[in-house]
Amino acid sequence: MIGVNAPGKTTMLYKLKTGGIAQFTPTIDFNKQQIIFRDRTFDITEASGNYKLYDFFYRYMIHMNAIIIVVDSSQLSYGFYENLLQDTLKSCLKEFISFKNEKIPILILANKSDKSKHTDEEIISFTSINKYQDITFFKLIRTNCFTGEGLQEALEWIYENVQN
Ligand SMILES: Nc1nc2c(ncn2[C@@H]2O[C@H](COP(=O)(O)OP(=O)(O)OP(=O)(O)O)[C@@H](O)[C@H]2O)c(=O)[nH]1
Ligand SMILES: [Mg+2]
Repeated sequence: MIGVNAPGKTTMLYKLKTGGIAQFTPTIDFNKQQIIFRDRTFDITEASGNYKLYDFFYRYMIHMNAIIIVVDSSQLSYGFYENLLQDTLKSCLKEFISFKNEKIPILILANKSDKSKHTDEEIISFTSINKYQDITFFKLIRTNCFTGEGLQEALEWIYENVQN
């Protein structure tokens, strides 16, 4: 799970795991959680949005089956972080294609739907996902961590599209 400028990754993982809401300090490196949905258990690792990812995160990707991108749909202009999400995605995909033969599933969660200012097209374009159509397939879902909007749909999509 990647995404920069506090789009709500930790809040979302906590909500998915416990059903509750809490405030968190910015994630320093990684935050790995197990989410149980129906008969399957998913390990989701949040990578801190504040840094360029460490090399070992990319090496660890050999154990991963999908990428979740969380975007703050109320704010697509990140200033200092302008290209960080795009750079991170590019690096993740570069690692993935070295060991995956199938198309890589990508779930884009347009979070903070309560304050959303951007269209689906703007959000998709912001992620730069269209550059990777030949090696990925994706789904965009609008979410709100406080109400839970979109989270069930997100789990359903992961359940249907991500292999163990
Ligand atoms: N309005 C709104 N705020 C949200 C939503 N989800 C999370 N937030 C808020 O966004 C802020 C950042 O949330 P975090 O979960 O810490 O974000 P993060 O992506 O883990 O941030 P880093 O770990 O720093 O990369 C907090 O103040 C949350 O309460 C949402 O759906 N709507
Ligand atoms: Mg966090």
